[in-house]
Parts: sequence; C-alpha cells; structure tokens
Amino acid sequence: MTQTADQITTPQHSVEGFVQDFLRELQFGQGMSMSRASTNDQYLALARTVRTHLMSRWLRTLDHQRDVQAKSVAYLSAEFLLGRQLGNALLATDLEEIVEEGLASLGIDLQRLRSMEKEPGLGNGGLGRLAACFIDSLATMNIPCIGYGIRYEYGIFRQTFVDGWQVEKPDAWLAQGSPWEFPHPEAAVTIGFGGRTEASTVDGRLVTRWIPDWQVQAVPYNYMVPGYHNGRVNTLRLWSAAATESFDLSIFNAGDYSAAVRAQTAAENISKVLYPEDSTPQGKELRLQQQYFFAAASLKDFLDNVLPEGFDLHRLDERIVFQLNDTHPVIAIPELMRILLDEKGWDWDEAWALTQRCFAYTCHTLLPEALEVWSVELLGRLLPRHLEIIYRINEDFLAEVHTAYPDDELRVRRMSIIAEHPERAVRMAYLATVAGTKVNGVAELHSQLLRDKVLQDFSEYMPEKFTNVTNGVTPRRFVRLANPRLSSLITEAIGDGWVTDLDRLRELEPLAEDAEFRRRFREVKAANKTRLVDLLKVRDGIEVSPDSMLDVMVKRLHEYKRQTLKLLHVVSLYDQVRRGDLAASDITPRTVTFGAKAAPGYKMAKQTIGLINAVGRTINADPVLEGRLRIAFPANYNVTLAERLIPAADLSEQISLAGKEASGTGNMKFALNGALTIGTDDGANVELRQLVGDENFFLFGLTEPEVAEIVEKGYRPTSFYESNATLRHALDLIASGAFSDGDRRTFEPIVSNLLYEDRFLVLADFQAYLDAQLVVERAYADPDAWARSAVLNVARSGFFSSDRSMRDYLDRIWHAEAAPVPTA
Ligand code: 26V
Repeated sequence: MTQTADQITTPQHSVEGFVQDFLRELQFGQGMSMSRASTNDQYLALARTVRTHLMSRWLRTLDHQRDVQAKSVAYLSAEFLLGRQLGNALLATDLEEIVEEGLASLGIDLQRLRSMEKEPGLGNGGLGRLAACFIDSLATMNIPCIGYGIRYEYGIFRQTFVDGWQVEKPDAWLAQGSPWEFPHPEAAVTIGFGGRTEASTVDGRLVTRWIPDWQVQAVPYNYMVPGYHNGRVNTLRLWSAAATESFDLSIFNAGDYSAAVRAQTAAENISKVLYPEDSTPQGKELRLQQQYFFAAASLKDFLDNVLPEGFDLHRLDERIVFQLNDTHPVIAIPELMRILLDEKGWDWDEAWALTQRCFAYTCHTLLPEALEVWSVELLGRLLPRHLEIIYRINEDFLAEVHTAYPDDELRVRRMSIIAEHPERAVRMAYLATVAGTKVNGVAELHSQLLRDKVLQDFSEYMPEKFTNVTNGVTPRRFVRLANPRLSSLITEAIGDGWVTDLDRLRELEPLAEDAEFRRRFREVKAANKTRLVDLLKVRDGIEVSPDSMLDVMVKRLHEYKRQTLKLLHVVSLYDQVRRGDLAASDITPRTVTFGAKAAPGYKMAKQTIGLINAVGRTINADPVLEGRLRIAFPANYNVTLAERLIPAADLSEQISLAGKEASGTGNMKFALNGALTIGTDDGANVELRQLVGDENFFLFGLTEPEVAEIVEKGYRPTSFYESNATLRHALDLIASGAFSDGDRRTFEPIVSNLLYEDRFLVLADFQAYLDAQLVVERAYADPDAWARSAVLNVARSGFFSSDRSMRDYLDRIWHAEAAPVPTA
C-alpha cells in the first residue's frame, strides 16, 4: 500500500508540543541530557526539531507532484549561496514565536542558538545568491522546481586579515555535520570521464558509443526549500563525488593499494572545493570536471528518477525546462544529445529538435574575459563524445548561417562555436545561445548590451531568442528575516501581504508624508545600527559610532566595481583636512564600511584590500579627523553579515563603471531596507533610479555610451591627474607611502595602474563622484527629508522581488504553472 498524504504525521504546532519534541530530539536523537548539552547540541536539536515540520510538507509535496505531474523547472547552477537555514525554516513554518517562547521556558535564548549555525557558503557572490533567491521564490509561488548543484565540501574561503592583507582559510562548513542535508547514497549515479568513442553500423545505421576510461559516483544530498506559509517544500539536490566501488576494488584486487587510494582521492576531489574566482575563468581541468559531473548527474537523475517510468521522452519539454545559470552547466546540452543519440538510438534531427526545446540560458556578465571557453584539447580528452557532438552542432549551425548570409563569410566565422585563436576552444555562451529556447540578460541595460555587443550576430540572426529578466531578491530573507523591526513597522501600516506581494509596498508611499511614520522609520534604522555596532564589536573588535552615517560598499572585490573610487573619496577628504583645505568639523560624520573578498589569485584585488585596511588604520587613528571619518572593514563578508549590515545602512554604494555590472542585487537589498543609493547608470541601478525617482537617488558618472566613446578615442588617465589637484593630492598621498610606513613600493602597483591604465575609468569619474557625495552630505543634514526619501525607496522598490523575476521567467521562458500543494 502506498502512503497517502493524509497519513503523514505532522509534528506539534504549539509551545508545549514544541518543547516536548525538542527535548525528545535532544535526548533520543542526540543522546544528550539538557544539563550536559552544549549550545551547539541545543542548536542541533532545535534544527532537527524544526526540520521535521518541513519534512511532513516535503513528503506531501513529493506525493502531490507524483500525482499531478506538473511541469517543473530544473535550475542548474554551480553555486547556491543559501545563507543560514534555521531562521528561514522558522519563518516558512510560522514557528518563530512558538519556538522562541518554548526555548525561553527552558532558559534558552533562540538568537544564541541561531548564531551557532555555519552558513553554507556554496557560492562566490551575486550569481550564487541569485540562485538561492530564485528557488525561494519558486517554492513560495508554488512552482515545482528542483535546484541542481554541487555539494562542495569547502565553500567560499573564509577571509582573514593579517596586517591588513587577505589570508584565505578553508571553510570547513561540514566539520560538525549539517542537520539540513539528507544524503542518499543508494541513489548515487555513475559519471564517466575520458576514454574514447567507437563508431559502428547497426542495421545500416551509424551508431556511436562512448567508452569512458574512468568513473565517479555522484551521491545526491537533498536540501529542503520551503515556500512561505504555503505547505510546499521543493528540493535542492546537491551532488557529492565519491569513488566507484568497482573501480576501487579492481585495482585493490590487482594488489595496487596506493593506486586505489589515489583513484579514490581523484574522484572525491571533484566536489572538494568551490573555485573562488568569480568572473575570470581559468580553464582548469577540475573545473570542467565539476561542470560535467553535476550537469550529467542532474540530467540522469531527472530522466531516470523524477520522470515517471515509461514516459515518452519526445514530450520531455512538457515536463521540464533546464535553466542554465550562466555557462557553467552548458555541457548538459551535448550530454542530453548523447543520451538521446547513443543510448536511446534517436536520429540527429529529432534529438536536436527536442534538446532545443528543453534548455534556456541566462548570461550574467559583460566582461569579455568572463565568458567561458574550454580548449578543444581539454574537452576532447575529458569528454571525447561531447566534443564530437559539439562539432556537429556547430557544423549544422554554420551551414544555416551561411545560407542566411551567403556573402558574409566573416560573419559566419565570427559566429562559430569553436574559436580558433589563441587556441581552438569551445565558446560555451555561443553553444548555449544556439541550443537554447531563450537567452536572457539580468537587467534591461545588460540585456540591451548583450543584444547590441556581446552576442550581436546572434541577436540579429535570431532576435526572438533574446529577452530580459531583471534580477530580484527574496523579500523573505532580505526584509522579513534580516529586518524584523522594519517588517513590523510595514506590517502594522499595510498588513503582511507584502511578504508575498512586494508591489504592495506602494501602499507605504503616502506614509512618506506622515511625520510620525518617518519618526518611527528613523527609530528602526537607529535600532538596526545599534544592533550592527554591537555585532561588529564582538565579531571583529571594530568600534563604530551609531551616530555616524553608515556608508556601505559590500560586494566582491573587482576593479570594475571600483572599490578604489570609494577609497579615493576617503583619502581625498583626509588629505583636504590635513592640508587645512577642509575643517574636520565640516565633515559629515561617516563610517565607510567595506565588505569584500578578493579571488586568491587576483593580485590587484588583494592589493586593494591591503590599501583599504592601511588607509583605515591611518585615518581611524589620526586625531586630525576628530573621529568624524572612519573605515570599518569586517573580514569575511558573507550572507549572514549582509543580513545585519544592509538593514543598518544609510548609503548604498553602487559605483561600477557604466556598462560593466550586469545587474547587481545588493543595490536592490539596500533600497528595500531604506538606504539611499549613490550610483552610476549601470545594471539594475538604471531601473532602480527610474522607480524611486531622480530626487531619491544620487546619480553620477559617465554613461555607457560616453564610456564607449572615451575608450574608442583613447583614454588618458594622466590628463585627469594633471588637471585635477584634489585627485592629484589624493593619489600622491598614497604614492608617498603615507599609508605604508613611508614605503613607496607597497601600493605602487595600484597607483601606476590608475595613472597609466585605469581600465575602469576611476579617474574619469572621480570628480563627479566627489560632487555627488557633497549632494549626499547636504541631503543627510536634513534627517527628516532623508527619511522621507528612504521611505519612498522602500515603497517603490517592490519590483525587485525575486517573485517578480520568477513571474517574468515563467511568462517569457518557462511556461510552467503553479501547483498548490493541498494542506493536510
Ligand atoms: C564565473 C566563474 C568563472 C570561473 C570560476 C568560477 C566562476 C564563478 C562565477 C562566475 C560568474 C561570475 C558572473 C557573476 O557572478 N555575475 C553576477 O551575476 C549577478 C546575478 O545575475 C549580477 O547581479 C552581477 O551584476 C553579476 O556580476
């Protein structure tokens, strides 16, 4: 007899019931008595108690999906930057109050237990966090979705500072185990690598077979993705690599023990560590192994385990769409072709027709150096059959292009999936564009530039494939959980419908004119600042004044994002005070807060971190500033810290060079938490400014067409250095060794880079940035008017809910529908 939904037993939803369940979990789940339990034991027992509430919903969701067979979204992503799970689980199940009260009755502080959780840092930055927001929204909107990715044993490195320089430490997030994952070794699938292909003729048909020469096991670990208050729990399935038994044993039996151990290690290495380079692919073999490993395991899992037995694969696109989060999973395209051709015996045309209906591709960058290519040598060695298939796809495609543009051989060559220089290599973005139903950028400007520049030939040839979906962020984590005080204020004013319908924040607009509401809004901001000040003191030993303007720039460290521009602003203020050109008393008290990790191999980025800390050390200690200008740079910025920092911020720094930041999502989080933005006309800043209004946004800097023109004509940074004394003094101060104990060499690479290269036009935008900061100071001097603008930022940013992004993907790309899970 199969279990039916109503037979699933649900845990107790009352304070007394919770306390019982919690104590049972502690004693019988973990073998701990209350008197011996450490805080971590208590946290684990709590997590395991809360997860039972999700599990009953999870089982019901799975049963329901089996019964209705609705179309699913498979979100394929090498990164899911989830953040802590406990708070979100409590929120989704509406258990916050019950648990808080129940624990209090045992003398336990919920917040203390929450702080025990190590966040799974399975992503680098924006792209990974976006994937996490998207699966949250899909669950909340009742859309069947499976997230597929990699269970890295070590996530993004833990950043420490030694003498102000970044030193990376391994992130052993699994050292104590995780109560949020469910391993399924019995459902492992085998993934092949290397070897050769063999062609033969069977019944007059040419058939090809791939004979890999080594294999690994992909073991699924399931994570629950709860919808908000709706009874749905979707699945995130992350793959972990393990040696195959047969492979192991055969070598063992041959008596070569160390070779067996080596093989095991090679297999397990595949999911060992997340690559910390965000945006400059290194072409590393292990990285390609990771990509194929999770793409192939996910396809196989869906085809063999998720689809009902005997399903007619010709209708696969009615059941699934595989969304490719950047090019990282694009190898899934030739993998599906291989399965259909070699394993199912389909002919090329029908396999290709189906494949083209099953994939869609999101591009997340504009930097040419960030577009992934894999050398033909490496791809052919690791995945020989896939390379053959890619060649054939390319051949057919170029023949089509040739027919469309018979006299334009140059164009045909430009559009080749195979690049010829500097080495023969597969352009993964081109492959995804040719094979998918749709290609989307992540903000209006980005999608426009994709069409007009990065993928211009393709958008001319197949314009209907190109679309935009502007990014979004989940209001559950980034407002409701991160900012409980603001959430209560909003809910008191307009009810709690905004949590799942963020456009309703519009109803706050009239309250921007209400003095009492503004007063309470400012109270919330002040309380959030105090909470942050307390955290920074215990977490980092950093002293921050809660009375200063909190000016925040948090994001990966990258030259195009221009942390250096922010730093030059600080250095320049300091320099002006030292020279007597500016009275310290005329400076608006500010705490310039940075959070940023640099890729370990990115020299310039690491130098910049060194310089930020060096400037901080000097100015924070120099009495000449009278404590009015300080730098705070807490190490190891991550989702957990973001949840504390963003609600406390006054000013959000979004100052990338126009045309470089695909979207940005931090910008959205700050606006929704009532910070004002100083920003360029780049990425989603463009849409943000249009929504909140020019008068509530501090715009500065060159526009993308202006940047293009300057670069075209030949940019000369020295001309700005020569003509702008403020800039010259600031750069000279750094060059003089003022921040490096008189050593002029320490930061020389940064200074010469700015003077003689400055790829991202920091010097060209410097004066405009300083001017805009003066406008900021004037605005901040009127706290009530500032609060009015901040309220309007909140009220008008509902568009940036990832629920809206999901709506757009559903309407324009996925064509899947909600499938509400019946509640028990
Ligand atoms: C690339 C690579 C290359 C090789 C090694 C590891 C790795 C990891 C990530 C990436 C992709 C970088 C692209 C990225 O994160 N783009 C960001 O995507 C955000 C979400 O769409 C967007 O808001 C940011 O503007 C964009 O920079």
